[in-house]
Amino acid sequence: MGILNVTPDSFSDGGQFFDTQAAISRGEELARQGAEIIDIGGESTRPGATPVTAKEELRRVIPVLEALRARVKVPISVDTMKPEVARASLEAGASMINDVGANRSSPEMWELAAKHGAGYVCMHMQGTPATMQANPVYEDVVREVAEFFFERLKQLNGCGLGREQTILDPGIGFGKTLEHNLDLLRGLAGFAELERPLLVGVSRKSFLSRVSRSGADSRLAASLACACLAVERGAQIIRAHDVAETLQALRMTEALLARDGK
Ligand code: 9MG
Repeated sequence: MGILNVTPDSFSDGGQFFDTQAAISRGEELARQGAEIIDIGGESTRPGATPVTAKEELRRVIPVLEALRARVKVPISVDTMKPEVARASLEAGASMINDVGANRSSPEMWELAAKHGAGYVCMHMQGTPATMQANPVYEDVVREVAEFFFERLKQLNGCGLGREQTILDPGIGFGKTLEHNLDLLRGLAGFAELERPLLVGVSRKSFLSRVSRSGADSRLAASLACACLAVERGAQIIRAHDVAETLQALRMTEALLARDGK
């Protein structure tokens, strides 16, 4: 899954792709590099990011989505926490909603995904992007995330969202300390019993710098190390900025695991 941020305050590209035309070109490039899904996001979810209105998010996302729909063959996902944005995106041809706010209690987003037969990424987060890194606490992060998935799958099913539409994501960096992130990556295989595809997003995240002692602009090698481990532990979708490099690393990992073609 290639990341296409259309935000002026994106932590990873500094707003480089905020301009609509540039975003469209970048989306085409991600597809050329081998992304099998393009994930468009119009609101930054980095810790402490300023929320945007639905109107502004729609202004950023919809023109890029519409243009890319006509230019790339791969499915397009929209990264949004707002049902209003999800609705317009699904009507404009998005195939999937990447919902980092799946910890909410209202069912509107789930009903929308169900109605459109769309893919739905159910990501775990403790808190909200504004507060999540203040003091995340778990007794056992892997067990608690698994319990969240288990309960959510029941609720999603109750909203008409089939298991086959749902992808689970432990939400690396979303209300997690460095140790929680490492525990989740090590423990990914424990989510296999839920029998849903697993998505993992580690690309360029700040915790990588703390372990690898790399600067904010040189987290690629650390991102790849985590992506390879995630695939080895059962992840099927890796959300990444650096698609060409990630694919190289994952092809090598698959060959080593003798799981070619998976
Ligand atoms: C939007 N976004 C940023 N990081 C992410 C992650 O790890 N997973 C998903 N699903 N979305 C993310």
